[in-house]
Amino acid sequence: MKNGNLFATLRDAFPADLKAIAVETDNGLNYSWQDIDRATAMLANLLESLNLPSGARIAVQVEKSVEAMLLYLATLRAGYVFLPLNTAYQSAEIDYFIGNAEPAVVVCSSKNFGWVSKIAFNAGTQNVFTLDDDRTGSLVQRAAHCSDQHTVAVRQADDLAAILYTSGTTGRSKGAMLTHGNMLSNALVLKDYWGWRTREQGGDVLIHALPIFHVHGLFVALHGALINGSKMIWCAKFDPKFVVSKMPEATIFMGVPTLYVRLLSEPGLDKHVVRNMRLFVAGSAPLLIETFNQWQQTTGHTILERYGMSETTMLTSNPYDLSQGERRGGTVGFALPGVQVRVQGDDGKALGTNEIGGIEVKGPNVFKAYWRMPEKSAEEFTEDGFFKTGDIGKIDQSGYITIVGRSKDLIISGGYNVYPAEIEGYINELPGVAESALVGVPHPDFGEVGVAVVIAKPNALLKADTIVAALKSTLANFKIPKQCFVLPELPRNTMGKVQKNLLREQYKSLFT
Ligand code: MCA
Ligand code: AMP
Repeated sequence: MKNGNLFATLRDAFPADLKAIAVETDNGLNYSWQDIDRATAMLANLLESLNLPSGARIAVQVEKSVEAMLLYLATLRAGYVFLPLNTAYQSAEIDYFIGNAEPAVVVCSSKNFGWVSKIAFNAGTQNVFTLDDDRTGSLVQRAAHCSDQHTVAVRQADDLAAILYTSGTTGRSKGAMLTHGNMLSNALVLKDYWGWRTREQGGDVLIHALPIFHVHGLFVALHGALINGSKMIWCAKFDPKFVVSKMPEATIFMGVPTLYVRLLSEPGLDKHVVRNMRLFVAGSAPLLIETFNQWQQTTGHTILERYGMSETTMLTSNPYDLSQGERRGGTVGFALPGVQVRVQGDDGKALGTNEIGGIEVKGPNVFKAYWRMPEKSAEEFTEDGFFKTGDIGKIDQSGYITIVGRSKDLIISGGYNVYPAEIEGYINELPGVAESALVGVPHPDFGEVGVAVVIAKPNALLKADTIVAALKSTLANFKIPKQCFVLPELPRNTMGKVQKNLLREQYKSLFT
């Protein structure tokens, strides 16, 4: 029987010529397919030498680098569970993730070793390694002594491959448990649906410019290239000038809407520079129709927008093959092959064409459950096994799905999720604060950003600057409200509920 380990399928897709370049970096390094094979073998052997229990979590908070990608692949290869962490997370956030996931191994940047290792050792983690973005650190040092031959660990499709933390609307983050089968099914569907080209058809080259601690960069982009044996142009950070300069050598680009907005301000972007590109994919946040149209005018290409979640990987996509339909701006396209998407009313009844309700999904792409949260997991699934996305939308007569809002209180800023409940919780604990509300307002660069409204306790003197400074010392930078107002009271309805819609309305033109 075929090994259900995702790495086994990715490895099978490596081209016959292992000496060919698999990854070219923005600082001039080249990695061949053979380098990837050997380095993942060495790292997998290192992990296996640690005698970890089965199902051990490998938590990783490091800057983007090819070695960080190799560590992800090695974790799959050795059959352990990868737990990626945003580099912006600070101690309070890391403390929670490590405490909750109880990883057997933690890998961090050497500059963070002091505080991260303290958290990890306190939580019972036995192994803490460092990995920096210049190919140094104790992880690579130790792996250098390991064999470059390794047999891929046998895993079933239903075995856990990764845990992705996604914040809860009320309390703490939930770890979405994704299996080898979830990710493999999605990678295979997208390979076909987005028409990845085989080597015989001329091949594809992907510009990889996204971070590798979330679904978009780690799974959609990376698995896409690997399962097609396609070369990647690897950007440690998103730099629009560099991306434009590399477009003549590439065929595919993937980005959150902010990346497209920034590329459009780049003077070098025109029809000539994208002459060899065949596909631009956008997702993770709503793509404004103005961006969609401006992209078409500037480059002659129609962006393909798709929709995904940490819990489901990709669930819908506009078509690549135009015989299946046009790529329609403002929509997220059709349910992907093999994935069922429906819209339900509040009463749990199916809604008809163009009726607006909760988007629900079922399919091989949908996660197993939330890590150690059986009740929360049960709440998020319907009796007939559909996952409730928390997004609100409609499906038209042709099957195009449009997201019109969210039932979850969530702000998506530059492709990162900010949960108001979490930020309000931190603000409310600051001295002198009676209560607070965080709302999302339109922003020309990040799409949406958070604005905080804070109410002081009687006789307390609060300053917006002090509140922002206090948050900066505790939370990831992208979660910090871009503006903070200290007001006498929050608007409430007759039931006493805070009317966030009025605050959103009041501050909607703050940045636009
Ligand atoms: C940076 N800053 C931000 C954000 N990023 N503020 C709000 N939202 C953001 N996303 C702020 C920092 O706090 C800092 O502020 C200042 O901008 C500069 O920080 P820096 O790190 O230098 O910013 P940057 O390098 O310009 O980053 C912007 C970025 C980045 C490239 C757009 O945010 C990014 O890579 N976003 C992509 C996220 C992504 O991959 N999402 C996919 C999730 P200060 O100076 O005041 O501290 S996967 C997903 O959603 C699902 C499943 C899906 O469908 O794909
Ligand atoms: P995450 O929790 O990071 O997995 O974010 C998932 C959420 O991102 C979804 O539930 C949607 O609200 C949002 N999202 C992803 N893709 C799109 C898109 N193309 N348009 C609008 N929202 C999107």
